[in-house]
Amino acid sequence: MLSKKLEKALNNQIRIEAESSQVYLSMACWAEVQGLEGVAGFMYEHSDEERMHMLKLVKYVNERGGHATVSELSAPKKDFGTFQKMFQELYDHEIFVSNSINELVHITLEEKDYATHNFLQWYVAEQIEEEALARTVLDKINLIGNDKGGLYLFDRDVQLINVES
Ligand code: OFO
Repeated sequence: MLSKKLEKALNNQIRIEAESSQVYLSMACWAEVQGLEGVAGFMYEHSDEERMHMLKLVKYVNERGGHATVSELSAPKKDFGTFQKMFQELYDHEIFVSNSINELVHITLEEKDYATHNFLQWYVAEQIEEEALARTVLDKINLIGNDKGGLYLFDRDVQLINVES
């Protein structure tokens, strides 16, 4: 049985994962409108991944005697300025998510809930991959800058990067 404190913290993480999905969906739309299909595909896939992260938490909370809540989400922005800025935001967002997961893990120890501690290890491992992936893509786009030819090749190559883990 989840403690009230942990149930609340897990529900907060459910909202964060849902918001992450919305942010990446908005990035996908922006990239698609700019004509970068590869980047858009990468972001659509990433958005789906975040929904999966959210659902995994939802099922866990309900399974452990809690009640997963679906909350109101803040709307992500529509325009990301440049691809460099957009990928910087993706990276920063993943760091924010990692910090939030770490905080959750800390609460499981305070509450002596070792089952939830164990469950969250999947997210700890996932964040290592998500951060590494975001860093790799950001490094590439920073090398390219605003070079149109480079962006064209990047758009083609980014489709080969596997978001799934
Ligand atoms: Fe991108 O890992 Fe969930 O939020």
